[in-house]
Amino acid sequence: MTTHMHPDKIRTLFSQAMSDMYRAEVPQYGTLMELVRDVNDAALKENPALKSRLEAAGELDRLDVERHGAIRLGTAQELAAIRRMFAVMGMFPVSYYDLSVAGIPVHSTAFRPVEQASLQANPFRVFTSLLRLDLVEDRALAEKSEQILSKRQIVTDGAFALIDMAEKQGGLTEEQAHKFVQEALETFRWHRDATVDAQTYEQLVAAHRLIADVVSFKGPHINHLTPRTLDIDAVQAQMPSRGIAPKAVIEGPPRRKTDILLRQTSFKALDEEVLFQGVAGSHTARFGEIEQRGVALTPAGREFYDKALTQTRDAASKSGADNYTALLEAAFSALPDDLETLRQERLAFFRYRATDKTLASKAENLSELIASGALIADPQIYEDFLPVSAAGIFQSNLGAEDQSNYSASANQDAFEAALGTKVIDEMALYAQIEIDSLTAALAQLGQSHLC
Ligand code: OOG
Ligand code: NI
Repeated sequence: MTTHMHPDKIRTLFSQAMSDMYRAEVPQYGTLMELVRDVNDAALKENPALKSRLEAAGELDRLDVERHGAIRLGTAQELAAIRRMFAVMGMFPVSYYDLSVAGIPVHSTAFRPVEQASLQANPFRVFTSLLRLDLVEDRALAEKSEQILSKRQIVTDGAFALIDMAEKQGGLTEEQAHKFVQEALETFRWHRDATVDAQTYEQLVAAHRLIADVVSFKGPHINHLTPRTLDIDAVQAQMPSRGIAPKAVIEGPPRRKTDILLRQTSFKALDEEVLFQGVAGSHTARFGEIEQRGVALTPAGREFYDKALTQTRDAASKSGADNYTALLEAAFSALPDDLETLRQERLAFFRYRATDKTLASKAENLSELIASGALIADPQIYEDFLPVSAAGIFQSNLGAEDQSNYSASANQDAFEAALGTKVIDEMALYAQIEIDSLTAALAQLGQSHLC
């Protein structure tokens, strides 16, 4: 019997290879990685309680390898091919994001690992968008774009052969896995030679900068790789001293004692020199981003988040954006800011584990078990994305002047038809991890009556 390399291991090889390639292509990414490492080291030193909590929850190791990337695809066939490629690395499509509401003609999913052990090994994710030419008003340009896209092949023949093999064999040998990673990398490489002439490029830019970015090139160049920091405010503050200019506001929830969901900020990285059929020009595609991740919220917690964010944005658009942070903090002040209350009010998702404390009797409830030290509830890290934040990241890197008014038109069915499968519901994943961990921990403590 041949042994296969575990998909988690293939994913780790791939994310490392992507990081090396991106660092060579975009030097500011290397600078950012150093800054994030310094800030994380300092945060762990200053906060030993955080360090031991992350360590005990088995989360300290993933921090150094943790990052996400993003790509933008042109056709249904491309999305289906990318789905098969990511599946080899144990990454599956989770959630549907409609960006048309924010004037961006794409809809998206995030490919990521879904099992607890795989997330812990390496949670590498790729935010993957599909261009929606159906939203483009200029039908002639949409058709021309479709034609241009129909001529490119973004996955190499070598990669396809290995994907076929992985699907047939149920995995790849170590040698095949290394070859696969090298072939897969080709899909995400930057190409200086555009596939279109300068005039076509300008036409596409006039329709939307994002359309030009997808249609004009040989493949879906990775457009950012985002490390995870433990203190995004510190990174944001220190960026200028390392020659990086971040966008004005951090997307997502405000700074709080207990981190929730996801906070992100980004910066424009490169004005790239491009050749349009031999004629020199330029294009901005690649940028930098950092993020801080906190606990995943239940549907009730998420509803609070969505409402508070909408309220903040409405108020800020009336009063001008300078007091945005104050408005944001005010809107979130009613949300409990400690883990145990979030847990008791079922606003956030947790993962339970038993300690080796023995109990003399049957407990009345979970809170009692937790208070006794027999049961520990670790916060589940939010592994997904936030559509309003994603829109803000798209917009700040495309240039704020480029906001078209597409009418909001989510089309999850069309997206899933292109993908060739349904996207996984993120809430179901967190709920499953919570219930599985609780069932196992209670059994271990002889407290199964509390299940
Ligand atoms: C993706 C932007 C969204 C995030 O982290 O929310 C994103 C893109 O610009 O292609 O990266
Ligand atoms: Ni991102």
